[in-house]
Amino acid sequence: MKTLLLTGFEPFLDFPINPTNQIVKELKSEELNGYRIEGRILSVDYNNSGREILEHIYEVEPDAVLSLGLAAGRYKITPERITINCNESNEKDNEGNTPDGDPIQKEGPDGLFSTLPIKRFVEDLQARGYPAEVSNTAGTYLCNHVMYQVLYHFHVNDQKVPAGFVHIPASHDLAVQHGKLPSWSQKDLTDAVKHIIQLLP
Ligand code: PCA
Repeated sequence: MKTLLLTGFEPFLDFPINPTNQIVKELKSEELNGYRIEGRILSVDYNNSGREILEHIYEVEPDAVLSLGLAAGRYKITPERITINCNESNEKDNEGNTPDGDPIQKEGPDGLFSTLPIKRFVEDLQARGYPAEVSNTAGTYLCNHVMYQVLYHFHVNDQKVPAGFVHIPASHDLAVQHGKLPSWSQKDLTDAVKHIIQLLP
């Protein structure tokens, strides 16, 4: 059986719940599409999240990596097409860091494309009635950072492990606590991620 490394993030900024956390908890140790799922939660920390996910990759030796992040304010499930070699944020990470456009990897390429079948994810989700769209920017906060670190790792080691990132909207629980966010039920979020896993190569 193959292994999927499925990651989510801890809460951050003024979002007291991170629905990716719940998804990873629900799906960890499940078997889907020939993959046994290894779930891990990452910190929201420019200095550590990249190291954390690489440690999980060394430990789990996954056949595919699917990382999830909250995109509070987005209405749709948005598989990310590309990650850029840049850390920048006016808003603090959970350790107070606010990088100012620094490269993630000094010698790294400007951008790296997702190696997941993102178009198929979107077509499949839409056909099932879930709002979904390819996103052309993962931002420059922690989600972009983690996506870059993973794709760079497989790129420099010339490993053909399918990997990429999917942003998800807020859950109703988060929207109720926050007050100003479009949201989905936690069940729909988890089910949408299950459909995505079914399409992994
Ligand atoms: N979303 C943030 C970081 C953690 C998360 O779940 C992002 O989009 O960068």
